[in-house]
Amino acid sequence: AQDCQVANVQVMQNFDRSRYVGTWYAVAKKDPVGLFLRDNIVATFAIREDGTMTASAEGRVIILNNWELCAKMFATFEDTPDPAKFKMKYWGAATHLQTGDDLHWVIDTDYENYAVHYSCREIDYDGTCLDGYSFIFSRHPTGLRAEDQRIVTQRKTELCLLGKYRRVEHNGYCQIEPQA
Ligand code: AZE
Repeated sequence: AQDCQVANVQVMQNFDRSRYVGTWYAVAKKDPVGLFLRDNIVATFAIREDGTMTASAEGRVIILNNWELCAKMFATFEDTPDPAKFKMKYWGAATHLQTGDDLHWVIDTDYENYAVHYSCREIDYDGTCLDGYSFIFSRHPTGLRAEDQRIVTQRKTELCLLGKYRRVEHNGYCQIEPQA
């Protein structure tokens, strides 16, 4: 379906969270309105003993007056009837970081190389997404393999977001704590 209706967005069939755990590097992103992660974005998913999915994420943000820092974020995921659709509660390790409640949909993944994530925050009266964000994740910090690029482009098109993504740079900024 490519009618751009949020209600018709196809998500990953038979999503298996146990194969999704571990580290994912954001290689591209479509930004929402307002403050957001800039670059060096790495997310790590885990499963608790009770089966719930959790994640931590890090990325460079610029808050207030050009204050640049690495945001350490945490998230817990609430299940829904669709195994690929979650509600994500997230908060920052530091109090000045963002907290929120977002949808978290896994659109497609092969678990070993690529993943396409989507989150619509606000649905317009015509059923399309008014404000949302999306990440293209790779298991490799160097980017996607050529063969995965094709699939990812297809998914971006289906999400009506083709051409709206920006590359996410990884230059080690959030690996070494920057000097004061
Ligand atoms: C996501 C997946 C893994 C867990 C989390 C994610 C999202 C994080 C944000 C963070 C925003 C921070 C800001 C700080 C000033 C989707 C990568 C938590 C949206 C804006």
